[in-house]
Amino acid sequence: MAALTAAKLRYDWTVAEIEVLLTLPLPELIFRAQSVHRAHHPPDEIQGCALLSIKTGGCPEDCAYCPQSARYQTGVAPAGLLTVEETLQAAEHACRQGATRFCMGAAWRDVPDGKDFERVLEMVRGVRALGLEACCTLGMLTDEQAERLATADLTAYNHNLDTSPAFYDEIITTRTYDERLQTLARVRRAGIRVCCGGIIGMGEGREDRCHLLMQLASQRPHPESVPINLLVRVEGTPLAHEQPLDPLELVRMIASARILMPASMVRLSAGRLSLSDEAQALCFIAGANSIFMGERLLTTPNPETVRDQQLLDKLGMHLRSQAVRAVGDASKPRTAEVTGATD
Ligand code: SAM
Ligand code: DTB
Ligand code: SF4
Repeated sequence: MAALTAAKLRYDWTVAEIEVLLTLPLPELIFRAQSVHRAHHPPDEIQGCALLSIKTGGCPEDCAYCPQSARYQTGVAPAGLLTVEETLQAAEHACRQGATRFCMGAAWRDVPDGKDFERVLEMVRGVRALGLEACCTLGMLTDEQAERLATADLTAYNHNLDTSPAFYDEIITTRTYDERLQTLARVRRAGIRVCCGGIIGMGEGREDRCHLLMQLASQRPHPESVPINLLVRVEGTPLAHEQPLDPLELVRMIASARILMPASMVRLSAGRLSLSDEAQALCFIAGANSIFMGERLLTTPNPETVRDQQLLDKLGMHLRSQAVRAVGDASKPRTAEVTGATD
């Protein structure tokens, strides 16, 4: 690892401190973020993840950004749960494209018990058997379901806080911020790593972004994985005509997340199609060390893999390799999160 001293992990960041960071002169903010990044992660390496929507559309929730809510006319055709074979084929394809993590998303409010859940468990076991990290995002879940996912060797569970507590009510009314925090606590108790982040560009202000970052950074341990999504504006959703956000705000958000959660993977997630190569490069310099690969996120388009490969080549960066995957992968929270050590 780099010679720089690893930052001590902190869980007591105040909103005022975070606001100072987020609004620093950009060169200073990026310098600090890159310094933290180098002390904890290989600076030229990006982890490739792939996403698959295993159950699409028809969701009863009203998340204003989401093309999969049954409340909006977005043209997304609802589809039942994929088969294990279909899912594992997609996982094998993702592996061949260079991904080391496979994320399965279902448009559920909460995880149903019964044959569908049994099938998801089988998918998780199958993805792990391919040597990939497995992540699921299935909505809210019970303690027992979390424990069963842990037993199936699920690497991480994704459940985003999305935005600040204050702005949240403008975006979702069908479940509370507190319910989201409870779901995250359940995942953690079951010994599954937490993937938790948010979306920017939904009309929130910098203050809301600071509050979201504070919520994330005050979790102990920090979420091991922090996806930062730039809103993909989908026709038919209430946020379809939201003002596009300046990409430099995304760079600031990523840099701040990197400084606040030094050991975590910070994932440049949805929204890359609306970013230039230069903006993506700045996101990597600011400490993002993962992207979603493949032409589709869950229901919306994403850059083609060849384009991503060209971009990384141009930047002299590379995808995390299989060899690193073999040693760097673990299904339990890292002790590093508690000790401040790095892997
Ligand atoms: N239903 C589950 C849930 O809400 O937890 C899982 C699937 S949901 C689509 C996963 C995450 O994708 C959301 O929490 C949200 O942060 C992100 N997302 C959904 N639509 C998006 C959009 N249009 N732009 C950016 N991110 C989006
Ligand atoms: C996350 O934070 N972003 C990914 C993943 N977690 C599941 C999902 C992005 C979805 C973008 C909208 C879509 O393609 O439907
Ligand atoms: Fe449903 Fe998840 Fe979309 Fe919300 S984000 S509408 S819960 S699929």
